[in-house]
Amino acid sequence: MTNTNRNHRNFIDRDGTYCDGLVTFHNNYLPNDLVHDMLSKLSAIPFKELTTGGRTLERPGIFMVKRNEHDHVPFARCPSAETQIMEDVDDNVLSIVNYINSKEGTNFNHFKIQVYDNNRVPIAHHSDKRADLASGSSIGIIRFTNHDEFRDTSLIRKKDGHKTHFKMANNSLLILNEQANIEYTHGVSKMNMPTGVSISIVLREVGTYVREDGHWYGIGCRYKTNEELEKALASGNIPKKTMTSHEMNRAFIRAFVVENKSWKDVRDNVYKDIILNSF
Ligand SMILES: O=C(O)CCC(=O)C(=O)O
Repeated sequence: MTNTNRNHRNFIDRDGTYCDGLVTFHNNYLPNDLVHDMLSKLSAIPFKELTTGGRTLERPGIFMVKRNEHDHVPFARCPSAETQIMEDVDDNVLSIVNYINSKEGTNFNHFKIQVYDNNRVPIAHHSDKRADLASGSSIGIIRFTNHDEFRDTSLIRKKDGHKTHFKMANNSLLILNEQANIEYTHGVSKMNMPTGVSISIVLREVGTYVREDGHWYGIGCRYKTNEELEKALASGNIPKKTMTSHEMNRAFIRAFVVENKSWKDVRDNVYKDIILNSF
C-alpha cells in the first residue's frame, strides 16, 4: 500500500554537505547568545504584503539591504520584489548577517525575511533569479521556529526530478552555492501538521545597485560600476533603449520561467537584452 502520509519523509537533519556537494546544511547554527529570543525579536518586524504578478502571497515579508560604499541600494529583480521598497537592515538581522558573513566568507547584502504562519503555507519550487546576483555567490536560508517545530525545505534536481528534503528546525542554515541554484529548485512544502510561526531569512549577494536618481548599475546592468555609469552620463552619449519597460517586464517573466525549468541555460543568454537596457 502506498504511504500517503506526507509527514513520512526521509529528512536530512545532520550537519554536512549534500546534493552533489553543492549544498551545505547546518543545525543549531548561531551561538546561544545570538539566537536567544530571535524568533520573537524578528516577529516585531513590520512585515508587508508581498505580491507576485499582482497576486498576494500567503507569506507576509520584507526586504532589507546593506548599502554599498556609495550608499546605493542592492536590488535583486525577482518576482516577489515587484512592489517592494528595500529597507535598511535592522540591528537584529544585521547581527545574524554579520555572524554568517564572517563565518562562511560570504558577502550577503540583501535579505528577504518571510513569515510562515503554519505548515499550510508553502513556497513553490523555484530557482533564485540570477540577473542581479553577484557572480559565483551562494544563497543562504536561515530559519527560526517555535520549540522543536520545523519546515520541510526540499531541493528538486532539474535534470531528473530527484528530491532531497531538509528538516529546517529552529536556527538551521541551508547554503546553496551558485551551481546548486542552477541545477536545483528549492521550495517549502505543506505538511499535515498544523504548527506555529516560522520566520526565514533568505540571504543573497546582490551585485546590482539603484541610485537615488533612478539609474541602475552593476552585474545586471549595461554599466558595471558607478564610475562607468557616471562617465556615460557625463558624456551625454547614453544609448537609446531598445525595449520599453513593459517589454522589459515581459522579458523578465520569460527569463524567470526559463531559470525555474532549465539547468543548462546560462545567465548571459537569458538576461542579455535586459542587461543592455538596464541603466
Ligand atoms: O523561506 C524559505 O525557506 C525559502 C524562501 C525562498 O526560497 C524565497 O523566498 O525565494
